[in-house]
Amino acid sequence: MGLWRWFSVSSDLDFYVNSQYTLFGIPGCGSGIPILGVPVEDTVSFRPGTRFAPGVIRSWSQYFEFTPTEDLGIDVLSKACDLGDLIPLQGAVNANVERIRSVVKEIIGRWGRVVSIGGEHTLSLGIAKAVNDSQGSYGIYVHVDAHMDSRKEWPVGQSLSHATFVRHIVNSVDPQLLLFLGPRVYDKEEISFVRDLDNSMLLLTRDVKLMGSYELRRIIGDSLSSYPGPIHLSIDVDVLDPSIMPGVGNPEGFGLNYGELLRIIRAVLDYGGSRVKAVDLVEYSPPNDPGLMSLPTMVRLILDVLNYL
Ligand SMILES: [Mn+2]
Repeated sequence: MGLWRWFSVSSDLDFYVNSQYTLFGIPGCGSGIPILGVPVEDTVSFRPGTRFAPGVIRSWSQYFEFTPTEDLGIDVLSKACDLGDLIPLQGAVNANVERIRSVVKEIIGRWGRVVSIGGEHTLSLGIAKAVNDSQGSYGIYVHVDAHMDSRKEWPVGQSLSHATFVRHIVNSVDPQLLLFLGPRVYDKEEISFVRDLDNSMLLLTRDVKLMGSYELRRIIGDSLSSYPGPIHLSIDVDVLDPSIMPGVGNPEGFGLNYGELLRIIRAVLDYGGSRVKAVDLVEYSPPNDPGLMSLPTMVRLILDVLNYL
């Protein structure tokens, strides 16, 4: 953090964000879709390392072609700008959630939406609160993840963590609808919790794989059209198969392939349109990524999200 900040600070966004490096060489934020790095990692239960993701993605991104999967010839980077990284506290999960809430509320207020790169998944609670604060209400939470993150406590005795934060979203911002897309592992207690919600819909990894593209789009489109509120899309990259995304803290076998994930993202962003206020890309973990072999997929994911936004 430069010394100038001590006498030019006017807001949490100025104070808590470090904009030293830029993603893909895109400019710092004047206009465009803002991208924010959120290198928080306070509640790891297995393999640590997600805090390094924004920095590694930033430094390597300049060496890739900036081409999305669809729409030949489009320059997606012209739509985006780089806010830099949020400066987190170390190990203070509740304080970090509130810091994310405050900074992201300001970002959505100023730019209308945000793309966040994690960091661990608990950051999505702060973003859900920011969406709620900035829009006056919270609409639809779309959870794309191998896990449900809906436990009551994890580890035992800990209320807020990457494995429980969805329950905190339910309790704190009262979503109109929760869409769980791509889970394939869960414990008994959390699947009961999710099934007992009267406003949840669940498509397991197996369901997504068995569905045709049209059917999947129709289900997602119909669900998003059922409620009018803002949409928050939260993607844990461990929803992908470990063969293409080994760089995660909690890998689970038989995951989605990239095309299957892309169909989900495209459907949510096509049907959600301007109602989509936040997209979170979380849980990439460079120290767990042999030879950084997941990095081309992470970079592609960012470019494809920008393309469909
Ligand atoms: Mn997960």
